[in-house]
Amino acid sequence: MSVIIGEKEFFKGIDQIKYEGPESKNPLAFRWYDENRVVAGKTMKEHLRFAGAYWHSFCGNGADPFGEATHLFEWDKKQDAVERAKDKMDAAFEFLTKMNLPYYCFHDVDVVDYTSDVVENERRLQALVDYAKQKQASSGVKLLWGTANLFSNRRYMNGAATNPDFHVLSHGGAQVKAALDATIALGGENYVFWGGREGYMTLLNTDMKREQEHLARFLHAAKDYARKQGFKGTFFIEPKPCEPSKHQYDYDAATVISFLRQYDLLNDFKLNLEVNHATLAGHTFQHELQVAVDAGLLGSMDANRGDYQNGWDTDQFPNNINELVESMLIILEGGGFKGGGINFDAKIRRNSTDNADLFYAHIGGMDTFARALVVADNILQHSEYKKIRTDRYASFDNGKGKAFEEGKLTLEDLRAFAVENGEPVLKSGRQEYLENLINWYI
Ligand code: XUL
Ligand code: CO
Repeated sequence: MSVIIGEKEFFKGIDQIKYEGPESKNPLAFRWYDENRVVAGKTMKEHLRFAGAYWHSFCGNGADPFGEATHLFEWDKKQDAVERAKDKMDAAFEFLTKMNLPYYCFHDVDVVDYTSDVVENERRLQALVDYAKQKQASSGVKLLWGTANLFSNRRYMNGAATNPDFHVLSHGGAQVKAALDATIALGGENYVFWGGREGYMTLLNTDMKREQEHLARFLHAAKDYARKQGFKGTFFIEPKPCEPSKHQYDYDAATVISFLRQYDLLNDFKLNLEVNHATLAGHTFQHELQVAVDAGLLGSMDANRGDYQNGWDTDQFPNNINELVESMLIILEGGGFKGGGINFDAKIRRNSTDNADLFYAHIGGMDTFARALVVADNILQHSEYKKIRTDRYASFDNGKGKAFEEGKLTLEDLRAFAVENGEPVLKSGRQEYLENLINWYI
């Protein structure tokens, strides 16, 4: 991938990040992510399909509820919205190509500022789609997914597709239509729905059943429109239990799967799982991955991590090798992502204000995933990991256990077996042994 610099270089003094190996002392180099290295039959680039997130890296300015912006972007200066957005896109493609990120993801309003005028917004987005087309063509960077932000504008304070006011819902529809048009025009491989305000603040004023039916109708309408326009990619729902809403309908993987099944959306939709959303739901990320894999619905993931000491979505960059090895075990055994990849839905801290900080953050994340991939593959190929789990269920492989699995035993049959065989011997789950096994391979 060649570095693409626009009118002006925004990340001066930083060249393209290269693989230098685990012994390198260069903080601006990869130690593990070697895009052409083959692991388990595919290159790292093909397995991991890394994407940069427009919103955190080029829009999020470090402001928090207690303080103003600390990331003062050079690309955010011009008066005219479309010209300003082009500068931002120059910065984005400079960063993506310097980082060797094969993909990117955006919300409509990340790309260009929106007004309250639907037609003007469509014009602005179209101008940036034309610009992005050139940037993609000259760099080779591709769009992993597009989405519409249906949560920031004040009109969405009571939800978008689940808003009690149909007029608001219609604006959500207009935005999704334009975002789908943009995604399709840019060859986007998937389209995401994350419903930050699709839920409630209090049940006292909420008809939950009606709102969920509206959400399903809205998703069907979006899917039907995109298919009519020739979109072949996958739609993803991104589960999150709460924040900004008190309760979100897409609570976790299991909830979303049952929603998709209930409303006949399983043919077109899969899941985009996010690490920090899993922990907010009271699950490990591994749990969410396993639920999705078991349903054949692991589409994509948003990479980040939470903070052990607080309970909100801190979106920090991933760096926990143990957690990612356990995750990669599930992803590899599950056959990888169905259409998606690993999107860095993560932000550098408010007080990380050097130009290089965004690079360090992504290098750390990409290296940790690459290392986790290698370790997980070694565990699967060379250790007893799989055998230990398979052996635990050996009693169902033949005899009465097998007959039970095949649905051939009654409750009376179970009783008869228990009487005949007396008290079972205790069999260890070997948890500590398995935890050590992961560490041996790291
Ligand atoms: C918010 C979040 C979103 C989605 C896209 O928690 O994860 O950025 O990924 O709307
Ligand atoms: Co996300």
